[in-house]
Amino acid sequence: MRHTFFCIDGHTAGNPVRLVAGGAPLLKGASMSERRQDFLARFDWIRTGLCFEPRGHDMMSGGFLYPPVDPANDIGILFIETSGCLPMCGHGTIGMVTFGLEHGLIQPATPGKLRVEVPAGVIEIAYETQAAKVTAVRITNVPAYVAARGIEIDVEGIGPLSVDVSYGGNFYAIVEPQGAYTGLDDLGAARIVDLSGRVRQAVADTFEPVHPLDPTIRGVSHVLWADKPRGEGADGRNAVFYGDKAIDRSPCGTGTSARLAHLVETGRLSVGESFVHESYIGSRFIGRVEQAVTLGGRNAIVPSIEGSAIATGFNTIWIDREDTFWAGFQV
Ligand code: PYC
Repeated sequence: MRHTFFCIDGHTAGNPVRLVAGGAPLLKGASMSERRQDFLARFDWIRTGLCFEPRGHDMMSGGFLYPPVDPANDIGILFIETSGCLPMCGHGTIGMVTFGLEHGLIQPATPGKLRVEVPAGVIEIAYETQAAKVTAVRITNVPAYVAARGIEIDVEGIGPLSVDVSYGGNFYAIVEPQGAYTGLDDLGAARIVDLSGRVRQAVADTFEPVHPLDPTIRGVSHVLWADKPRGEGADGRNAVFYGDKAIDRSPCGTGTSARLAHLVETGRLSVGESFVHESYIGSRFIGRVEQAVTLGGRNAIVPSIEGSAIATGFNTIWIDREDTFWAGFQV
């Protein structure tokens, strides 16, 4: 049996985005969080088939557009990625909103603005256009907060580290320069990948964060190595590790949100301030701390992230059950 998926492929700040514009499964659920659980239970083969080799690669990421559950909102988004079905993905949202608007798949009730349901909650979008192109997308994200500070781990290959855990739509272990970690360029991509899985496991052995409003969102999935900026006009740089081998080519929208909450919590950033975040390859998002809020009794912030995306082409992909690798593979 052959399944056909009509995709718009592209990238946000260098990280891939595959918008599956045709072929999305019908999902059950009264929220995008419930639809995410239904997708994971019945259709995860679509994620692995489209994201893993041979149709994808270590960094592959994307998702589907759905009608919103609440008619007050414009659309729903379900994210797929090599690492799983994320509660929220910033670079993916910027890409899918851009491609969806440019190809008439998203019809906003108010031009320039969208309300989007994602598994982590409702996010707001403000976008700019020039001719038929979307030139900038700003996401006002779900509340971000620091879940734990000073988790002491000892990681083979780098030694003792003190790590904080922060939420920005996914839970991040944040590693700042200390001890044997002297900066991203000293570490290099291969070592970042090699060490990050061990950092994530060491944190998981000690602490499992659980979102105060949605217990299906739990556990550290990503590692954010923080560093000083490299380029002129930037405030910080990162390498975000996800899945088993990926370093985000973008500055990571949920990672930037988590980092903003972390900088506010540690007194280094205030409400109303911006933070230009560079990715490992030098692409940028502009983060901003929009407001202070509380979440489940904790101090939290509402972060926003601005970036842009480029579509690179249409891609019609078959998943054929007669193909040995129909559900994809990882090495
Ligand atoms: O932009 O939020 C993001 C993201 C998550 C994983 C990769 N990118």
